[in-house]
Amino acid sequence: MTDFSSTGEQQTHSGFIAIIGKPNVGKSTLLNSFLGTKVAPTSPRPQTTRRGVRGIHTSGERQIVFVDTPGMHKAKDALGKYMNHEVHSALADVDAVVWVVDLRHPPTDEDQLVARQIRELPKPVFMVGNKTDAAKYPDEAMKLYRALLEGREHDTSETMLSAQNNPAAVATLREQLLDALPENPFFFPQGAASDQTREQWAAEIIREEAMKKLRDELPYAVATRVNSWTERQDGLQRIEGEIVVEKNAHKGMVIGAGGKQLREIGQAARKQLEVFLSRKVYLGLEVIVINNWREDEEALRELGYE
Ligand SMILES: Nc1nc2c(ncn2[C@@H]2O[C@H](COP(=O)(O)OP(=O)(O)OP(=O)(O)O)[C@@H](O)[C@H]2O)c(=O)[nH]1
Ligand SMILES: [Mg+2]
Repeated sequence: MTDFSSTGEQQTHSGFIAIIGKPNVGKSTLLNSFLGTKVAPTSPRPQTTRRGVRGIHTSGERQIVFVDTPGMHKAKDALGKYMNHEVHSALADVDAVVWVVDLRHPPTDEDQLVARQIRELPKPVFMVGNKTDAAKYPDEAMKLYRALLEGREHDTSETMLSAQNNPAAVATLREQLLDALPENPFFFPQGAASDQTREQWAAEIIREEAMKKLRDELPYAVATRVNSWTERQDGLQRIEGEIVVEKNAHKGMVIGAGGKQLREIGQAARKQLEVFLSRKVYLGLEVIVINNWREDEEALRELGYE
């Protein structure tokens, strides 16, 4: 284990905390709020998160390593199996769990699936009823979610908030999580925000914009990667990325008439990259086909899903 502790005098506290829940409940939004920056992609489409991205928050002698996880769901393809595997390995490895639920609606089968995984888990569980800003009956909904953990014998606490519009409540919860950390050396350097390379991070931003703009099955059939990133002398960041689709027929659907849709995806992604990098960005995007990549173990590895 690498020891990044600052002083060596005061004991440091550090640990891994997984953010879990069914798709689309706001896990990645909550992670970004915890960190005050954008580490993970978010979108109105379920199954946006595919990899267990780590986001790091350091405060004095305490460090939380958050593990954002894909929404737990019934997997239909090799990509889906990989995503659920990411959730299960996170549950096995972490010190505590944040379970996010959507208070706009009562629990579904998918929430039950999640609850079954954590009911017996001998680690602290922090239930988060999210989207209070848009929920009509938050207390009633929370009661139904709480009931899914009935009989649980280990530490469980709960809070209701809006991951999107409620920074004070998010900060209070983060403080509770800091208080729950075991004694450990730091796992990451103090200034680190994430375990991703800048290329992986940018590829996720591009995928987020592609998922927001594409329709029907297409959002789930695209992957993205960044193959080159150079900095010009005047500070301009030159980033070359690829949008990968799984059949030839999809290529034109992503590019759109006269290249309009690809241009829009590129512009939206470039804007986000510029905001978070505080630099001018040139973003070149190409659409390529890797046949049936979602079912192809080797292609999945090549695209970073391993
Ligand atoms: N109204 C409201 N919407 C929210 C809130 N938090 C997240 N959302 C929205 O919910 C949608 C899903 O958010 P994500 O953070 O991507 O959800 P997720 O749980 O990470 O989803 P997956 O990665 O697909 O499992 C997005 O459109 C968010 O803007 C909230 O507090 N209030
Ligand atoms: Mg997510």
